[in-house]
Amino acid sequence: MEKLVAALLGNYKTTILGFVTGLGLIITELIALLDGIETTVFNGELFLAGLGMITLGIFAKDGDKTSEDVTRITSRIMGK
Ligand SMILES: [Ca+2]
Repeated sequence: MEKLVAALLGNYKTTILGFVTGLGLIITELIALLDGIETTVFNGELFLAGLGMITLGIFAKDGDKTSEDVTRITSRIMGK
């Protein structure tokens, strides 16, 4: 749990960027899948790339933070 909080919030910049980038891909592909228009085709590779971007964003460390920074931020969030 603490590791997930550290990954999500201790490095919030990469988390936000990953979500923005990944959701853009995922939503675009879901629209293509569900819009009922034959010329727009669902692309599974892009859909998975979107999921990958979100996962990467969650677990990537912000460039301006040390491991100690993340530990301190996580402890504050978790109230320890
Ligand atoms: Ca379509």
